[in-house]
Amino acid sequence: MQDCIFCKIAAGEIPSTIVYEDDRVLAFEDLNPQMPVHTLIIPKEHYANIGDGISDELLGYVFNTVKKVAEIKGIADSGYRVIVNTGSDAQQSVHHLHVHVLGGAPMNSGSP
Ligand code: DGP
Repeated sequence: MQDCIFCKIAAGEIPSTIVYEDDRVLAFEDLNPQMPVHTLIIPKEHYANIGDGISDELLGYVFNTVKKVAEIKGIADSGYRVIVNTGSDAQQSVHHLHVHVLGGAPMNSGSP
């Protein structure tokens, strides 16, 4: 998608710090980390959000990448939080489906 920041990151047109990449997904460090570990995982194909027609298979692949990222970042054993902001009430700011992987320190309650 032409004006999508994350499509440009996926295409290598905007630089990012890559954590993991294959032909279907890209994991890269969040620009404004909220935790010591804050990595984003995107499908390279553009979907605005989790409700935008992504296949179950690709969505599963994206979530399976969470485990890889946790291993790479060294937080698989200590634990981590996975967040997918979707739509306006969730204040999704980049409209290309992305999974936040947060960790590296103890967190507050997971309740909103
Ligand atoms: P959300 O609120 O769920 O849409 O989060 C979007 C995240 O994307 C936010 O934590 C900051 C991050 N972000 C926005 N623009 C860029 C960028 O150009 N590069 C990187 N690495 N992260 C970005």
